[in-house]
Amino acid sequence: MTQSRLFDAETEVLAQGAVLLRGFALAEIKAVYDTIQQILATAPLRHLITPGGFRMSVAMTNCGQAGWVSDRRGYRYEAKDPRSGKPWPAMPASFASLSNRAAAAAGFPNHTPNVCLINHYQPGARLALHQDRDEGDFSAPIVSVSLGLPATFQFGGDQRNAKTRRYVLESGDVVVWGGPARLAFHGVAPLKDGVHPLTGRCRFNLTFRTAKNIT
Ligand code: MD6
Ligand code: FE
Repeated sequence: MTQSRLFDAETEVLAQGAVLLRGFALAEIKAVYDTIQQILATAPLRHLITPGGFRMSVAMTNCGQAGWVSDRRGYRYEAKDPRSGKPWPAMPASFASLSNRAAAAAGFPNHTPNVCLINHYQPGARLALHQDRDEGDFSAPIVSVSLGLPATFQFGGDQRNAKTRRYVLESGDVVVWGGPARLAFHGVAPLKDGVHPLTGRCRFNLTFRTAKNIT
């Protein structure tokens, strides 16, 4: 484990530019969960289709100025939810605040995200190794907040074949990711079955992003 004296004991450095802030969101995680439920009432979770024609095992929705979507035409950010034809639910002020505070704690001050991707994992759901590169601007960090069942997060390098390390992300953990780590490959191993007091038999993950390429 790499520890930096710049950070407190709950902070683990994954790579230059990527830190895991253990428990950073724990005090507000119930409020975050309740806010997610409100968003889902307007923009329900759905399993997107990859450009290759596969149904993603993770279910997704978004809030903010745009949402990340995937279909046979590719990956992109869209200002409207394709399901409803209406704008995505607005970014709650409490979400922007959490993202700002976490980014600042990780050494990225003054970053306000315009998109929040909401991922929902049921047992067995996984996210294959990928880079987050549809934002069109890599100067802003990404802030990731975990809720519910623990997940094994895989973190590698800038090349797909670089060796990966595994980190267990628990409810309330926050990963911040930017600078030289912004394009690192990462993924989530199949979710192990279990029951969590906050979420039940699932995990949620929020990723706050700054997207410039919006269609
Ligand atoms: C997840 N997270 O933890 C998926 N991407 O469910 C991501 O894909 C991710 O956690 C970029 C930065 C942080 C992340
Ligand atoms: Fe990602």
